[in-house]
Amino acid sequence: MEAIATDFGIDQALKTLGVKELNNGTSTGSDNFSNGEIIESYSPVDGKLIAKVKSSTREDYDKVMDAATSAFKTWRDMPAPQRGEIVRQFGNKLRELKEPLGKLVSYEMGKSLQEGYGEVQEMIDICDFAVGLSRQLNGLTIPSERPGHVMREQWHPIGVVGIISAFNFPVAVWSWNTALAWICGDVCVWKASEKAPLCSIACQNIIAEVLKDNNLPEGISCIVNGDYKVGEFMTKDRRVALVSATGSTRMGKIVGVTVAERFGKSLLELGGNNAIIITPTADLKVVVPGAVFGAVGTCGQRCTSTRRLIIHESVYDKVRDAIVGAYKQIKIGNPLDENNHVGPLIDKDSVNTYLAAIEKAKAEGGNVLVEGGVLEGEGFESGCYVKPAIIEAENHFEIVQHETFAPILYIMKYSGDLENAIEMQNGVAQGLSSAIMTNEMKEAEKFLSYAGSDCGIANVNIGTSGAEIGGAFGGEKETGGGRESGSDAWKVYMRRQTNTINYSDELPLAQGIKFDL
Ligand code: UN1
Repeated sequence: MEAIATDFGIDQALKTLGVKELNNGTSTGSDNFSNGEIIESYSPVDGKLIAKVKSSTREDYDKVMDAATSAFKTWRDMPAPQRGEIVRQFGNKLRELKEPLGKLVSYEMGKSLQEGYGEVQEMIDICDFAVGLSRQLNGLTIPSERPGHVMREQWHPIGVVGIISAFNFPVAVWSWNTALAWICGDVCVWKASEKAPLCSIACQNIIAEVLKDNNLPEGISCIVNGDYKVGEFMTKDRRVALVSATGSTRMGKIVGVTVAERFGKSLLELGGNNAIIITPTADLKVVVPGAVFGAVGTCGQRCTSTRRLIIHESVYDKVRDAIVGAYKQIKIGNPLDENNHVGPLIDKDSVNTYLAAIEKAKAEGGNVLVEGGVLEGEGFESGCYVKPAIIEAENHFEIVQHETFAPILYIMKYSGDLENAIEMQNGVAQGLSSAIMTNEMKEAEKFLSYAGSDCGIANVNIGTSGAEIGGAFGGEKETGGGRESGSDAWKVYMRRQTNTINYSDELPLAQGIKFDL
């Protein structure tokens, strides 16, 4: 069949975004520096080769870094609110291009079209947030202990921000970083996932046009293409002041250590093993959609995906049956067709990891409640469509302790007090997102207290995924400790400077030290 693509307007979307021609290894925008091996991008939707993109060689990378470091000098001179104006224009372009970009995200990555649009909406939202913030990069004034003195704190741009992003959020996570970094006065070099290179080139085209319209150097936003080797150029490079990396814990450990070795800064947003605690007073109307969307949304490939349900024994059967029942309604298929809830996994390696995880869970004693498996036949030719599975398991199973990027939901019982559920929820190495379903105020507050969830995100009567950009996003423990997007996450993109100013005619020393000459 000739391109599902044409059926859902993908061809048109690719043309509008200026990436249609990338099927022969050409590149566009600031990416025209690339001269390395060809990366092929296959859509998990229909298995088609949709682009060939050249990866960056060491020389290409150095040219990009030269462009970025020289653009930084121009960009940091611009007042922050004026930088905000550029981000505002970028956000407006995204509003215009929400449909084609959302479609490309869905087609290249495989998430549902609604989620593809949602991702672009997150980009628009973070631009709005950053525009406002561009007038609020406020420092403190601090009382000095000395007469005629004042202390203050200022925030300055840090320089080049390297962004390493994952395939699962191929556009939004980049924008969380760039929108903030740009208003802070930094320039960005982006290494997107080699599994979604077209999305990054499309984004680069959009910002490159905004920069051109404003006679600004394109080096303010750069991309480099390739696998971990290109990422390594960045992590080892002293010119990259901050490396913001999203991906697996395994990758994050390498990035964190390499960047720390040269005393660079890193922002790590790594794996999650997110649980929902379901208490006796939980409302099923909230529990079922929250848990099901959390577990199967994006085909279980969000770092915030719900992996575990910890259900009180008194409501266990009722909740289990409701969730198993809801799984029967899930439609799996082409994510561009809005009737489907769940699209494919990113590639066949992911399918194999998913299958192996189910086998491992069974071998450890798990009881399969909803069978998994790979879908075959018409519409499933890519081989990447799988059935969301539910397995009754124990928290201590090795496979349960591990993040599998696939729609496998482990359900388990707790008995007695909430403390027991919290202990299970916290009893994993990761610490990204968590939730409690309860109508009991004391339980909710206990869960949110210092003795409650140990995660960066803790929700009440909401699932674990779908965080808004206004809050700081990220997690503790093996999730890496970084915070992106809202709240005061902007501070990591700047360097703090403490100033002490003496406006008296004397030179009193701090701590009352006498030093008379
Ligand atoms: C991710 O999975 O890397 O909370 C990001 C969410 C989204 C972001 C997830 N806003 O699910």
